[in-house]
Amino acid sequence: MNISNHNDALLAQHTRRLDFLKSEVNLPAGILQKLKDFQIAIPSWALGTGGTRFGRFSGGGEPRNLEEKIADVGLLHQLNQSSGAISLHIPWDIPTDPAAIRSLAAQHGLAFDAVNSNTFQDQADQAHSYKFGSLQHVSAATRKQAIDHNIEVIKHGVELGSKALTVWLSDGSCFPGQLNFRKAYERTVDSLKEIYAALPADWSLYLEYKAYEPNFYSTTVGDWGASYSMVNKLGPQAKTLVDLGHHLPNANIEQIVSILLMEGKLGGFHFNDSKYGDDDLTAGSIKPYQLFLIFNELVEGMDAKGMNHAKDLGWMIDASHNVKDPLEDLLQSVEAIQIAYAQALLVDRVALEAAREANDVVRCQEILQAVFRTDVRALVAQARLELGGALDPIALFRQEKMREQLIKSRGAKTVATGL
Ligand code: RM4
Ligand code: MN
Ligand code: MN
Repeated sequence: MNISNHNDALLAQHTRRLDFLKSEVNLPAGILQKLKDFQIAIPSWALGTGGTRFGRFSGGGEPRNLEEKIADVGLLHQLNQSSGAISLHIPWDIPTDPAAIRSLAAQHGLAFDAVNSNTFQDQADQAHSYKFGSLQHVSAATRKQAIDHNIEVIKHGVELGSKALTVWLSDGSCFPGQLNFRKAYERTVDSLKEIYAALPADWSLYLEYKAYEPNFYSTTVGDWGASYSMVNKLGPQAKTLVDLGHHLPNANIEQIVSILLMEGKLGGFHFNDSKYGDDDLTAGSIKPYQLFLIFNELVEGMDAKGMNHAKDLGWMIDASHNVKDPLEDLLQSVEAIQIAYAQALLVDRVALEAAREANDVVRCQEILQAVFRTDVRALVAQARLELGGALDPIALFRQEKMREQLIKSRGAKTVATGL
């Protein structure tokens, strides 16, 4: 891939844009370094075209195994220098030769982010079904099977150098009366305690919540309140994970983030966007202002606690859908996240606090929206350029006909494991 030719051709235009931005806004010291340090993990299940329950339209050249998924993330990272980690879902991506997988990832400059367990599907060789839940199940044998699976996932993660387990449960009920909520909650906590006990000392456990789907009446870890109360019962290594698509419509996610962060219980993120529910669309494609407001709270809250933006929370994308090239989509998502982060770094916090203390509501809105309406793409591109990435990753992906090359080497009718 010829990144430097591509960059040379775009350099004059890029410099003009960056100079204009610098003439318009005061760039705080260190902002480029923060952007360069910020890495967003790519989920191994988002590299193929996702499907819905109605169908799946495979795009061709999809990765057929874990090695090819790592190669795909390596390609993204080469282009944007900001996707330096991969998050695996077990059993979709069991590393059969962990040492080889680790060194392959290292060759691509990739680390292993959180590992994800799966007790929302039945596997062919499984003794007990998860049809009526996993960690909440009425049968102790089913709960044990789900606990053991999570412990197994931790072991895979240890071999790869991961530092976190993400637990997302589909447990819940479809009809009123089906479930004793209290018992389901208590069983889930008891099961989580056993998983937590198997956690290495330098690991975190992220407990993800979701309002509905696949259960349509209740979800046992249905909102941040349920997750927060559970992780508090587990201990300091357990934290809540916020997946942007897992809220009821119009939920004030930025406020949720602010409170969890203040309580020291925000673990990480699954970025995506949605119009209706868990749509798993490209980050920033539907509600970019919300994404910015979330980052505004993140930066404010992390700075208040002296946290390292890049390292102290888990940053992951969780997306999957039908109609885009998954690699192009992921490039778009990463850039949207970086734009929101860059804008949050530009907020004049002293002025904002002063306006708040003076109850100057109009000024507060002016301050935030002035930043949101500032085009910071040149700043994000400059960070990429300094790291050796491409000024326009999607353009280069297309110029170099990368999808066509993947189709040539892997075939037109490939189906990646995952969703
Ligand atoms: C769920 C949730 C989990 C993800 C699965 C595939 O809705 O977002 O994080 O692992 O989907
Ligand atoms: Mn998720
Ligand atoms: Mn989801």
